[in-house]
Amino acid sequence: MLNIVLFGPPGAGKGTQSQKLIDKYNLIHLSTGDLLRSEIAAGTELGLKAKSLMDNGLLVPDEVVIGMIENKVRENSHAGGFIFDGFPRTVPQAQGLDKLLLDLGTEISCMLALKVDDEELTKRLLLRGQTSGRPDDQNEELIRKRIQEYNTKTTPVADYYAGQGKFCAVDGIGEIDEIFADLCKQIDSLKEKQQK
Ligand code: B4P
Repeated sequence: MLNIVLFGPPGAGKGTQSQKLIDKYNLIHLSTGDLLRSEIAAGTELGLKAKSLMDNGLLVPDEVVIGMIENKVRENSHAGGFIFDGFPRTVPQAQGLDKLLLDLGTEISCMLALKVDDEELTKRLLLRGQTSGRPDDQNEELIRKRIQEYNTKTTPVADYYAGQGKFCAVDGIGEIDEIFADLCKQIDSLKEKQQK
């Protein structure tokens, strides 16, 4: 299986690049942000709890997102692989994912990390906020809060995968297609290694 963690701060281009990668590599796309937003839209109890945290730029509790991902991974256990987008966002989530994949006889192939500076992130998210209707994209203070949450709780996840020799950084600034080409280069060389 080819299992990729697409990593980066809010607005780095994870969702944008995931859409292109799933088409090219025929992988299952699992975005915890999308899963949470569908729970909110369906008005479930989980969605109601998640909404107040997300609207305030905070992370949803680990056990909630791990449970959601576990269901989806098990439902698709015969797939050729997964792109995890926006997950794991904490070290306990990464450990939970490792355990789950081990149970299914597979593992994370690599983490591809999109590097984008804070000013560019804020600009992109404010722009998206003009049309997305997402409450967490609406004001600069909230966006800065999300970036701060990323810097404190999520960046250690990169060290976690670096410790396993699975970390790979990609420049996330530039044309979407150029960034996509860089990501593909990394994935193709990984696939080559897997086939040897
Ligand atoms: P997510 O849905 O993951 O939101 P995101 O990080 O804002 O999105 P993403 O990074 O994918 O956006 P993209 O760059 O594609 O999470 C939302 C919230 O859900 C979190 O704050 C948290 O509360 C909760 N949550 C989710 N997962 C969780 C977890 N595992 N644990 C706990 N809580 C969790 O797009 C941004 C914009 O940039 C777009 O408009 C795009 O068009 C533009 N863009 C992309 N690439 C560009 C480029 N190269 N140049 C210019 N613009 C670009």
